[in-house]
Amino acid sequence: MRVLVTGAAGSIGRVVTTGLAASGHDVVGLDLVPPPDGTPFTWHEGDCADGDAVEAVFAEERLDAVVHLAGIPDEASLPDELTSHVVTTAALLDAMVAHDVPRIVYASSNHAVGRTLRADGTLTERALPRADTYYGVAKVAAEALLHLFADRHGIDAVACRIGSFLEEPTSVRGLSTWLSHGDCVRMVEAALSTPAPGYAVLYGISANTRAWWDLEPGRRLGYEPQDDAEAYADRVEPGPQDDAEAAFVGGPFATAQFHRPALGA
Ligand code: 15L
Repeated sequence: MRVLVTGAAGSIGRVVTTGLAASGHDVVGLDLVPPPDGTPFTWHEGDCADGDAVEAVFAEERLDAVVHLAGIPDEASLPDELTSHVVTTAALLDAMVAHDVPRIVYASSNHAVGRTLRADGTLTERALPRADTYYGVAKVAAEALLHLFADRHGIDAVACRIGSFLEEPTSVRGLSTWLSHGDCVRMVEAALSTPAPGYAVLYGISANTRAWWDLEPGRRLGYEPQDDAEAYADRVEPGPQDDAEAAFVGGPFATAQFHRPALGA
């Protein structure tokens, strides 16, 4: 499969491009920055929020699928978040329709539902949108766009609500929300290859003993996580924020430090 990976130079992008290439996919990278030294696959430097730049990439490459990882990974102003997550997703979807590219795998986030109370139990894919930040609001809107294009244009779109993508868990919350590097690649490969998903949501975490989120939506799409954060539990020190971070699904994003006074702040 010839796969365009946006945000290819980012932390998830580097792992996913390496993993997809190792499984025999033909990877095309797209990022704001030049390729890391030694990058063995095609690379385009450009901004996914620029529809013309995105169209130029699609006009040059014959693509089978898109893995959209580009975007600000933290809280920022609402306009910046909407540009980074929604405008980029729209530009890619428009180009997909124009060039008959049938599938997109999207790096959504647990923060789309981050204000859900942990006390409400294990989170399923049917949880209502409940963002904890402008970042989460933008992820909700990007998911809505994917669903619209699935309904309107028949695009297959898998929104992966990623937890904490790290080499290993570093906090007590992370023992529940961790996504290992290997499982991240397995998740993307499953989302690329599952037959006719239409619009689907999965939770991007490893098979963590203390998982807060349902792995079944992912398993239905062929995502079988292999790692478990519990293997690192004895290396994780308890911290003063642990209780606060356990109150809501979104952990620190749902705590007071992320509350902003104005939409553009
Ligand atoms: C995310 O979506 C963020 O991009 C990342 O910075 C972490 O906060 C992660 O979620 C998480 O919830 O641990």
